[in-house]
Amino acid sequence: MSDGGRTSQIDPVRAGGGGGAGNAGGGGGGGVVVVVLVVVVLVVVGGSVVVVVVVEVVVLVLVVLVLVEDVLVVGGTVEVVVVVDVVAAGVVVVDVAADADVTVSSPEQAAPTRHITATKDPTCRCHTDTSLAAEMRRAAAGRGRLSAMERVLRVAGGQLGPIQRADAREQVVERLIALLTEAADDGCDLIVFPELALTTFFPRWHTGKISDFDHFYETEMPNAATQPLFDEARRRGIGFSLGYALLETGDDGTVHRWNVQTLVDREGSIVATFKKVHIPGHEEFDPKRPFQHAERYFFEPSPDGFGVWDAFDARVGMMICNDRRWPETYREMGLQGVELILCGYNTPIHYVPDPSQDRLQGFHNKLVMQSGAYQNGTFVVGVAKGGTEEGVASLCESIIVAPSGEILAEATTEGDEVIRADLRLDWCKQYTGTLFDMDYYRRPEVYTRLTTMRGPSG
Ligand code: CDT
Repeated sequence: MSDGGRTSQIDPVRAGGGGGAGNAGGGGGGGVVVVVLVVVVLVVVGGSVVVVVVVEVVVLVLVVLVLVEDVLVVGGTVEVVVVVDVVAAGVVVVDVAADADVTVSSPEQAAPTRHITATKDPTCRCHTDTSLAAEMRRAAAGRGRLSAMERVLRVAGGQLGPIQRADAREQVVERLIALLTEAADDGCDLIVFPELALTTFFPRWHTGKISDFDHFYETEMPNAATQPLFDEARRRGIGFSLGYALLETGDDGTVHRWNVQTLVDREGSIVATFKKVHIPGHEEFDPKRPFQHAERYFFEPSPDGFGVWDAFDARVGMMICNDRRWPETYREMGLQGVELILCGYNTPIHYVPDPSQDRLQGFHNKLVMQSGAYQNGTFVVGVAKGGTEEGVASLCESIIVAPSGEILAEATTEGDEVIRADLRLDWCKQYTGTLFDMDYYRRPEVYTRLTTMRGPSG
């Protein structure tokens, strides 16, 4: 990886846990040869020869699996070529040669084969579980070596519990630094914080004079309150993404209020600041509501739409809360080759216009991010500010989703919590290069309504 080169070498801490006794196989540095004897019995039946594969062959395969674990690691040089390919047993094919590429493929992903460049001290283990999610879990547990030479980003979600109106920014920044520190201690490259992560979710109130709420907005970033977060992140070499309200005054004196998410690299420099595109809720005060959702009063919609940025050796996009519910959000970034979408959210459990949706908040949260990830072959990190804030219960359930649509990590509490996963970025290509090869399969010429209409009535 270009940013610090942290993952361009096998990391003994992350990848070394699984060697165990198996590493002893070639301690002397000499070559090791695995000879697999396949025992067959020839039986003459009625004048013809029938080949009977002895049951022991199955046993032999299992023995080979054990041997593979024991033999593959050969000191400084690997001279072993082991090929094991038993689909039914879920065995991974492993070819190992000294100073050569190590090719690993599994039965369920026959087309996309992952290539790992071997080093002078290649260490490779044979996996008997072909599930990519399981592979990622192994990597996350530091037991795998397969991903060590790929683009693997360790990403954290820094979920926040409630921020009350009386809480000072400095207090909140302390909480953010605690989450960032935990993620950095855990070797994370990047931590994602929620939408409006510096203040309470103030659009739950309405005010006759909007400027009365200007103190909830930042006018610059970093600023005095957030500088310690930037400093600590840079000191620890971890990037972060932070949601907040931004008040900008244009050259002509026009005031703009945005709901934004900023991405900061490991050096503490701002990569990009994304403005929320889909602004939910209402503009006028609604007396029928137990609490307001007046985002359309407090924020302008982004005029820019969805961008992507090359950062952390990945193609990164951002979306904010309600954006995650719209398929166009993901597709706009998918068409730009996004690999990782960062999202912060504040989602009240009670949806006043249709309370029947209340019990479905968690389901819908997962539904949209999992399908968006899958249909666009991208990772999605969705991070909540949840719990009960100023009397309003909000969804937590932060998740990290793989391009397969599978959930790699999920928060279990209603408070400040770090979740994390190792993202093997080339996993995206397994979807965008096959089933969702957009260049090959999409039909934009018949999708004209997508850019000419807002809704069924025009
Ligand atoms: N913050 C935000 O965008 N919340 C919305 C609530 C929708 S109900 C007005 C969301 O989509 O989760």
